[in-house]
Amino acid sequence: EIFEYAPAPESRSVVSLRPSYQPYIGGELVPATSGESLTSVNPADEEPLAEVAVSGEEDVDRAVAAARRAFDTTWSAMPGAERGKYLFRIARILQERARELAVLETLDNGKPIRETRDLDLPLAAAHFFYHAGWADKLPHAGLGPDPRPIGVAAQVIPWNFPLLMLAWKVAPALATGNTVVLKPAETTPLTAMVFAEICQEAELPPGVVNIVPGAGPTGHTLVSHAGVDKVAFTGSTEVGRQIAATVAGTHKRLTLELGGKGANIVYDDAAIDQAVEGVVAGVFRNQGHVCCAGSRLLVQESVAEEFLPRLRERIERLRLGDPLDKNTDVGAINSAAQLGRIRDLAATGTAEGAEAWSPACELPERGHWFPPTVFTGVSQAHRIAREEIFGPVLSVLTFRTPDEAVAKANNTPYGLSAGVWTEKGARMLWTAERLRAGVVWSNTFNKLDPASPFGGYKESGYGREGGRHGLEAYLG
Ligand code: TXE
Repeated sequence: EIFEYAPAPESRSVVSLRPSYQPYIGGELVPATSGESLTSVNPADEEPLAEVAVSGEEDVDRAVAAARRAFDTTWSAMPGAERGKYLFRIARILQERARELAVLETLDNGKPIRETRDLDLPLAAAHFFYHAGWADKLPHAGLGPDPRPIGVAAQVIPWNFPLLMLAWKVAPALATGNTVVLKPAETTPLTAMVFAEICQEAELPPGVVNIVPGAGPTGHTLVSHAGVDKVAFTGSTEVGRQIAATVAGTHKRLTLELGGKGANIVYDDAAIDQAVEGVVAGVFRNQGHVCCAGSRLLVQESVAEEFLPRLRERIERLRLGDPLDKNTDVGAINSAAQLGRIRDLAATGTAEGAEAWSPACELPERGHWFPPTVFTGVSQAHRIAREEIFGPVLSVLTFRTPDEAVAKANNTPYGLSAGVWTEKGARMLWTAERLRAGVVWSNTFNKLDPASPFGGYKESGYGREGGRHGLEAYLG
């Protein structure tokens, strides 16, 4: 069969970017006192998109003060039903502006428009709707006799789901009556800057949400600020450790959502086509820049010979290229730094004796790209079996018995996610009970829902986001 490929690019013109963006403090976009800025760049063609101010110490200080004022004077004492109205409004504006935000996210991050359109935006809006619903029910939700907000929340987020991670952090904080100072990631600040406009459009009281763009040093200034009562971080395990050390011995409450090395366990009785789809989406969606990615495939030896060729066939049909093209499955790597990390770690795979396979695919000349890659002949000692690659790279291991599958899946310093593929309910439950992972998906992968708690064991961090558990992280 021959398919004609017809490009279907989404229109860039739905986004109108300002040439520069400033911190959002006390309800206004105010010039940063640092005088420094970062350039946000489209990773698919390396063209600059906009200048974004770097928030310095004084800016962070003003943002924390604004958040404190809003907490004390309006937000924390506002009846839950009133707070909920603002969250509903934000959710509706996210829906109304979904197309513009999806295109902007794709430009800034490099992920395919199909994902920003069908996942990031709908999930971000759903997160606000879900938490809007909680705002007036907190006193009756069995979350303690008198659940109270903690105060000013410092939130530092990564670049892999910029707007969705913002929603995961901001919605529960606001629903529970906390105020927020948020620092977006340095390579993807733009949807957060548009979110500042959305807060204005929703007439959110000034200071309830403040946004201080910048890089690591801005994040450090924010989480170490004495006026902060709660710190929520999503990012690398290394920075998570630094933040835990900074916060240790203070009054601050901390939740960390860090790296992962998720295993997808495919038993010999699994529905093969479904499992192939799940394994492919589990590691190649968002170019593998997913903390809960299924970056290890554990396939039962008796079915490996049938499974692996079908997996390769499916990967050969993935389309890599222009992230704005609605046909694209695999977009650009978010930054040159991340591409370097992926290349270095993938190189250890070959050096340590594993065998790499990639489909024949042409990488665009400009931008940051890495082809979908599958490593076979991987042993548990290999770095590619142990370390988070955070790229489109799958490490394949095999197992004979359920015990062996569980032992291998758990043989990682992380514990964020896992998937189990079997048609036998008892085997599913037996396996899930033994996996040391915060999320276990059965016959699916990477399904996210605002009502489900999400978080890790071991070096994947602590605390949960989403559902009732996520609210507890914001109540004193
Ligand atoms: O993360 P960083 P990077 C993993 C993934 C990736 C690796 C490195 O394996 O390859 O981390 O990515 C802010 N104090 N994950 O370097 O540095 C930073 O500005 C306070 C997994 O991009 O952790 C950004 O806003 N904040 C992960 C955020 O932390 C600091 C998602 C994350 O960046 C800081 C991202 C400091 N000292 C990467 N230093 C996941 N769990 O999904 C940096 N930051």
